[in-house]
Amino acid sequence: MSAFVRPAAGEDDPEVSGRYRPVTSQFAIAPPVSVVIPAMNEAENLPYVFKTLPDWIHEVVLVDGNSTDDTVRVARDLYPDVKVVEQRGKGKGDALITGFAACTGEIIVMVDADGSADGGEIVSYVSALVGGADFAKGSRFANGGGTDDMTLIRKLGNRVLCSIVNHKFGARYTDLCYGYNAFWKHCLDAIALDCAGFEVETLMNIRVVKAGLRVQEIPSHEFVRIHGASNLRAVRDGLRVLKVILHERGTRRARHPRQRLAIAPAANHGEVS
Ligand SMILES: Nc1nc2c(ncn2[C@@H]2O[C@H](COP(=O)(O)OP(=O)(O)OP(=O)(O)O)[C@@H](O)[C@H]2O)c(=O)[nH]1
Ligand SMILES: [Mg+2]
Repeated sequence: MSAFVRPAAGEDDPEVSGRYRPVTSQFAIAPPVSVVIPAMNEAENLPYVFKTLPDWIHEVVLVDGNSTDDTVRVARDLYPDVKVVEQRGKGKGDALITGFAACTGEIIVMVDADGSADGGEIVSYVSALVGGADFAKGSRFANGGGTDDMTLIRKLGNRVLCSIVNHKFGARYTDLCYGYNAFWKHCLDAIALDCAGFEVETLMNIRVVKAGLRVQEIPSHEFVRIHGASNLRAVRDGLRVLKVILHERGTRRARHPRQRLAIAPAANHGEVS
């Protein structure tokens, strides 16, 4: 089967003349999807990561954190079209910001390189986005999700931090510190990421709520890291997450775009802010 199919009608109509990518046998999408993979010494895990990526994605951007193993060579062997970006700074947040800037797709999916994420779930994230969400947020604790990787103490820490975010920012999240998420590229303008470490996911989750973006949680299963050791330090990174939450607390939440739309028709005598 061809990798691309044409829309059923309106080839001459600029509104519908884009190419649709078949995602399942029942479902095709028009927006190109970029996958960003931050990787630091993950050569042994990359075969598992690339094996599960769907063949309809537009590009893979691998952000190499100055790996001292064969991460880059293995990535190129496995996926010759991979776009490798060398990270200048340090940390997962810095890697993701670098990778997002290199994406040419309209939808961006972030996937860890430790073999803990199933690329087969990307279709769920993308479906939510083309169905109207701005940000598709993975959750290991939503119904249908799960984790084989988190210790009890990390589960507890995540739950406490998640409750604080829900309370302070009016969110209804079931998970906070999870690296498998997807969003429309235009969201980056609204969330202006500016942090270097593992707290980047928390910062994204807070800023999308503050920006009034439509967030949909996607149940996701996190498998155990296959090879190597985690770069995360539960206490150090937990404190960094808490610091981000406290720092973000001071800024007001934007009005939800739907609320703005709802009041617009009535305000025919003046400008709606
Ligand atoms: N490029 C880059 N990637 C990083 C950096 N730190 C972590 N990563 C990657 O970010 C992903 C998540 O890191 P992990 O160490 O698995 O952390 P985690 O998933 O939060 O924690 P575990 O559940 O213990 O695995 C992996 O793909 C890492 O290789 C970094 O400084 N630079
Ligand atoms: Mg991991």
